[in-house]
Amino acid sequence: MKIDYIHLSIVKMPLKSPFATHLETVTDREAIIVEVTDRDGLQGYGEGVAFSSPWYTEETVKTSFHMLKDFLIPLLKNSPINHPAEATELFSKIRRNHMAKAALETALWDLYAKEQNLSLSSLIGGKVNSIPSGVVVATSSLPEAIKQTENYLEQGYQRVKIKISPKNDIEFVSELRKRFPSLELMADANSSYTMKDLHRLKALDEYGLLMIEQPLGHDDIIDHSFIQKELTTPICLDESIVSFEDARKAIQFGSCRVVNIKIGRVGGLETALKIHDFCLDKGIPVWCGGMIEFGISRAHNIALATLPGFTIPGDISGSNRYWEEDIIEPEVSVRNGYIEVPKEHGIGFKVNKKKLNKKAIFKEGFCL
Ligand code: OSB
Ligand code: MG
Repeated sequence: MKIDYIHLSIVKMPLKSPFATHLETVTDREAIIVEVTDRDGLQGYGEGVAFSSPWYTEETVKTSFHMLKDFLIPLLKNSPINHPAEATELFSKIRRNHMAKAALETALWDLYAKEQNLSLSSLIGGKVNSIPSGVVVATSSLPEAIKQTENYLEQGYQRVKIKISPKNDIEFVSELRKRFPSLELMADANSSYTMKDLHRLKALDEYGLLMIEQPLGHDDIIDHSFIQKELTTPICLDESIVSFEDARKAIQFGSCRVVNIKIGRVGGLETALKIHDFCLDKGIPVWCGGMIEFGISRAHNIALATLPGFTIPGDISGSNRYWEEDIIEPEVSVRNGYIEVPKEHGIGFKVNKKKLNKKAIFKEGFCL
């Protein structure tokens, strides 16, 4: 890969409706779009999924930009690589900052796939032509949650995830279960419980949830292993898995029976692939998490979710779940609950540069 130029844009767009968790309510989304251009003029795209404030992980849009500009791009400039899988090792000189690393690393994967005249899905070994689509309902109002669930089921989604905390858990889960008895329903706690709330989590066992995501501390692996033994509902870890080693330990300790893989959270596609392979070998189902993303990250997620271990519909919804208009063409659409995997090279979606520029609030370019 002979990279000539890297361009960073910070884009900002309002969400169609607020996304509420017990931690934060997101109304506007900022993200970094990374564009890498090779000597032949081919371009690869990645998306930095850190939020404007550090409520989900410690990174922000600004810390990611700083890491990219002052450390990651200079590393790549001084040590050119031949394959995107080499980026993880190169970037390991820098501690953490996984979303910043993944933003650049995923752009390199898109570019490499285009250089090889392959779709990203086929480059990484994906075989399927479509993937099942799941959607997240994130509101503190129960009537609103019911309305949104009805609406998404009408649109064909295969699986619904709701956000819970000890304040609303039984109320939301029991009501949704009553109204939608056969719905594939799961609940994401985003670390809102402690060991003292074990009785509340046990009470949720009777509602047939697919899983409970990240009940305890965002950085915990040990305590989850104790409560998983007490629950029949599988625990899925999200925030706790930021590396391959975390996934290995969580599975060895029995801290979860399902793993949510997010490319940004684990520092790139290479590590996401490693976690997938390990989980597949251990018989642990995985699914692809979401980050309220624009189309570029969504496209990378679609490619990842074509791998055989992704047996549960991920938080990969259509572009219209969050956006009036996305920055890719065509937009991601959900038909009969499935998303078609594009056959075009790389991520398989075109970036609409006019829309990208219209939504950009900051831009900077770097020659390599
Ligand atoms: O915990 O999975 C999460 C969104 C932002 C940050 C964390 C999470 C989420 C979601 C929504 O649950 C995923 C999506 O629809 O993009
Ligand atoms: Mg989660």
